[in-house]
Amino acid sequence: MTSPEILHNPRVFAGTLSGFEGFRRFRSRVVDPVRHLLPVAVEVEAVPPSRAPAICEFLAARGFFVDDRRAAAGRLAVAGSLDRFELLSDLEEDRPPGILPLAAAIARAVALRFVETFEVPLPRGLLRLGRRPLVMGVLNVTPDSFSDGGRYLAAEAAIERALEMVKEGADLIDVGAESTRPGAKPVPVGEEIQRLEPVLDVLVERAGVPISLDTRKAEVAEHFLPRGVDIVNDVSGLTFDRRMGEVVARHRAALVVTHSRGVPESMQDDPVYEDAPADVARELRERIARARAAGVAEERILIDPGIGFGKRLEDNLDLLARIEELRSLGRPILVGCSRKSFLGKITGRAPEERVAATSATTALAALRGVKIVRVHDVREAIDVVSVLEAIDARHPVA
Ligand code: HH2
Repeated sequence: MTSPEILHNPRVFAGTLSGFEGFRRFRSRVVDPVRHLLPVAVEVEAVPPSRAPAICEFLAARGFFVDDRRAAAGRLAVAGSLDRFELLSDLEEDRPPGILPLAAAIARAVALRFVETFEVPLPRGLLRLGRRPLVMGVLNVTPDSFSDGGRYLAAEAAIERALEMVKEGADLIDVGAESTRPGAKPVPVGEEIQRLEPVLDVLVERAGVPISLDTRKAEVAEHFLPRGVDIVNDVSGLTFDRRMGEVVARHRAALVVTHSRGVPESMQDDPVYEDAPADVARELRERIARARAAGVAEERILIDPGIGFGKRLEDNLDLLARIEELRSLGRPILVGCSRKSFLGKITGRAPEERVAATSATTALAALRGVKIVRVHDVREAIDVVSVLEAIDARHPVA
């Protein structure tokens, strides 16, 4: 049997029970609702159709709900409680044939869905990611970024803005010198380095928070990694420059692997997805594999669905609504919605007037387990996560 491709779509409907009085007491006694009662649904791909009936029978006999309506296309949806899924990891007998690897993969994907905290090693420390998402402040040292182009092209203005964001509570600063907005023209390596040169050294020295470098080019990363950059944020997800993975690995930096299709010049021309969250999950899985093959340790990888990178409005909305599905990839999720054009399409507002719209996405991301939000407006994002954290402290939702 070819090994089935799992595993997007683990979903938990966790909020439901938490509203009932007695939930917490109930939870600490004999039955843990999260473990025993809340349904988790998983979609499994590439199940050979000839094997599907036996697999469905096996799962149904063990108390799972199985939806086999798309079995002919190799897809099964499986729902059950967490403890049911845990049992799948302990099977001994491979009957029906092929069930063992499938069951182990499902159990692993579901378990990953419940991972709350990550520790990402950086060249100069450790990035701790917990329930409260970190806020990454955006610094564009560019003349043409869609929302702040030209404002921070002068080094002093850029440095001042970065330090201001740190004061406002930014946990990380992401510095970029090439706009990746739809239609943007690529910047030559030399010019990108020249723009960054007077800014990055000072920030590494003075910011007091990890610095992420937003570049698609290995040569640019290679230039700045030895000088204290901790994270490479490659919006092409290692597709633009084949050397990028190897350079990041050699410097033991962390890597944000973003999903994108095409290049900024043409990425919005005609994006097509069958099911955006599922397609993005699958393609991110391939890019994680590419990063690992280049030598990047799994624990240093973060993932990003690439909102606005080769996506239509409805794709962006589907990705946000189902962002939790990416948790089955087992890596912390970073999301960048800040002031993006899909928010303009909904609200009719210009980029600098999309702060409230951005806050809606920050709140949603925080509630759905996203670990880092990338924003221009740090102060507002900090307010959002602080309020949610205060509520969560009184009434944690599973
Ligand atoms: N979006 C932009 C740039 N870098 N990096 C990650 N990981 N995720 C994103 O969503 C993301 C990103 C685009 O936004 P911005 O930097 O404001 O604009 P521009 O590319 O025009 O400079």
